[in-house]
Amino acid sequence: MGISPVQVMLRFIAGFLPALLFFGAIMDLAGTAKADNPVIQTLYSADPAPLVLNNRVYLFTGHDEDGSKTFNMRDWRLYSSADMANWQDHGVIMNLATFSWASERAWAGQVIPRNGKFYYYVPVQQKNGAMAIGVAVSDSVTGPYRDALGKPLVANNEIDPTVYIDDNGQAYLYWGNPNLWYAKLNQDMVSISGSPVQVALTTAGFGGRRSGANARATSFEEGPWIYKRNNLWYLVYAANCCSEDIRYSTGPSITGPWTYRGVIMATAGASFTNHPAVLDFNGSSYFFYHNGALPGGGGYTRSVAVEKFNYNSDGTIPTIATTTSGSPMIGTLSPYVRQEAETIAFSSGLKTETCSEGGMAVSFINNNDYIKVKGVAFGTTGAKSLSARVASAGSGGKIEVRLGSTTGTLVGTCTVAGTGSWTTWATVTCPISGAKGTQDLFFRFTGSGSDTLFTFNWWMFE
Ligand code: FUB
Repeated sequence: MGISPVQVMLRFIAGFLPALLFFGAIMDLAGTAKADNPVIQTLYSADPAPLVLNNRVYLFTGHDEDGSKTFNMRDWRLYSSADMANWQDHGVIMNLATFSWASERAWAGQVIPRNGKFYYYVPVQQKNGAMAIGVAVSDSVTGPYRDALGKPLVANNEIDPTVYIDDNGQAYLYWGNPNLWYAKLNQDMVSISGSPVQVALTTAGFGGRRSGANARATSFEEGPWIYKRNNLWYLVYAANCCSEDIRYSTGPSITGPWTYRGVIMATAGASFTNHPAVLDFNGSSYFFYHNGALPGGGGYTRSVAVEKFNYNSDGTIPTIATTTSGSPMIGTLSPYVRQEAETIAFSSGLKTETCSEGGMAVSFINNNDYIKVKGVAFGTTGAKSLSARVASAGSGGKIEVRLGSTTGTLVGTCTVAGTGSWTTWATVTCPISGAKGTQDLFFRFTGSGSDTLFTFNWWMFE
């Protein structure tokens, strides 16, 4: 399948603007990339909901459309990582059309595995204008997810579900804004047992409202995230508004009673929401949130970020600062097995799209765009060549292979010729010299054409 002139123009516009925006913001004069947070740079992302499965973190997110002036959200996205630094893009795993009864607002959800299936609880706006919680189900963590009910699971005009299965096997769904609710889920995970319970929002349980925030009884605002650690239940939530900060409460059971424990993270930069999630992975604890830290970022163009933290010895959570460095990498990444091009620690200018060969590919690549892959273990002998899977309906370009930064040591250059269409793929190979040890690898893309140079499916060193 080829690409129309209109698509070509759209590729140009979409590829060119972000390149300009990103370039100035994240590069210093020496060309050194500064940041690995936010963890997704190919689009604006929000409402993180991570899940550990088979030694990988699966990070479900919402998606703020470029240039949004409201919570203009139409689909949910998935990313995964084994090392907390390089994130593989799995694309759109569910959208508003999944729920025939929904009109808009693909807002903050959470996935939980049970019975060999994955259940995805999300708030959406119904066609009658009221918010409701839907549940979708999939046989695979990466989808496709389908509406489990054909109607809302709960419809009380409140949002932001979080889900957890207690030690006795009883699953609970919490949600709410402006109130806080919970309900028991039946074993099937797609029906409620009994009636939802409204949690009493007391200052002892949820703290007093910050002065200047909108008028409510306690600090609780939205985005609850529930989990258990060392016999203590934690309810972390976005507090106050607006701007929000992130606070938490603890309790002796999944239904409380809750005791207010304080602030975890102050208002995070340019975004007035910040939506928390907490995860233990590989022996460490991680705090996910969103901010407005990408160029063009703000309250409706947010980005998911993550910080590593340690609980205090008494189980309390320390105050966590936002960083641009993000969490340290776990282990290294092998260059000698096929790596998806959409596995990215940081990038500039480019986008991703569904690949005609399956999975995702890096797309909208323009002159000077780049991908950073962190902690690539070339070993003592080093790499001798690079193979890259590419396609181009245009005249192609070059892949500069650099170490340490976009202007770091050039260890090889692969030339990409036109392949005749965006779905005609070719594997190009070029010699590599001097790639040894463990390095941050940069693919810097160059080309003279003003259109998208090429798309990039995967790479592997030999
Ligand atoms: O992303 C839309 C809404 O903004 C979410 O549902 C809230 O948690 C806030 O992040």
